[in-house]
Amino acid sequence: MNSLAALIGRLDETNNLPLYQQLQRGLRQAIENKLLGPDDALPPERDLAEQFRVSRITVRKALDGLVSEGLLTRKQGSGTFISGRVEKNFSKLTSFTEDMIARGRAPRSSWLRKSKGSVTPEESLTMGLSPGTPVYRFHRLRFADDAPMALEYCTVPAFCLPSADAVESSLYAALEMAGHRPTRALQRLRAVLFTAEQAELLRAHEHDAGLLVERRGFLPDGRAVEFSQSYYRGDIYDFVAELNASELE
Ligand code: 16G
Repeated sequence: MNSLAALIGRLDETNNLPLYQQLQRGLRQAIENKLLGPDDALPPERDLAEQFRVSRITVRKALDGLVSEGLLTRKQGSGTFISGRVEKNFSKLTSFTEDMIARGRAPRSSWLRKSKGSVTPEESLTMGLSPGTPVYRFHRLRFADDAPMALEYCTVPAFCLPSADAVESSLYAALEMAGHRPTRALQRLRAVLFTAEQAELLRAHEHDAGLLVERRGFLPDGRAVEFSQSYYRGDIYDFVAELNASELE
């Protein structure tokens, strides 16, 4: 890789913006303008400090910010890399946990809500449940390594799980243990603009573009086991699907 200082330009000590923020902004622009590509390794912090004539602490602070925005990934023992966009297969019935592990990322969630209640009129229509049916609600902010990737709201009929606390890190693992993992699902993908509240949780900006995927999951006997709404960050997620013409033959 060419010298990053040549690519980004020197930092300006007379500028009001702190040096670490200038460096962060320069690196962010280089990533957004594709001057730095997915999986490119950044030079060691020591070299960056020399190139930009700043302290290693300044470099560290700039990189920390970009790691938490999800633009950089630190790999133990091998350095810091530009994060690739996450490609999610739209037609596979996998869980967030499985998707992240398959990409070598560490999945983690922070809980916003874990509760028992009864179906709302909307859920009762969507899941074909009679009014009053008990359900569990799981609201989580989902991370890959330290970067927030999605906000997820799931509703599961209570018969599917022994208790709300049966769900620790993975909903699908808990459903599988209980013999109620979905085997079929319907999905709908919609473009959304994040509200201020969603943006804050996802470390994005209000009105940034996001993708909402709604999934209704079913058991082999046709009963619904899940209605989930997942809001993905549009800047790091791609949905891909394999299509073939066999059904037309
Ligand atoms: C995925 C599913 C979501 C499911 C969750 C379970 C999509 C669009 N959605 O996010 O429906 O509830 O995985 O993940 O893929 P977990 O087992 O890691 O909790």
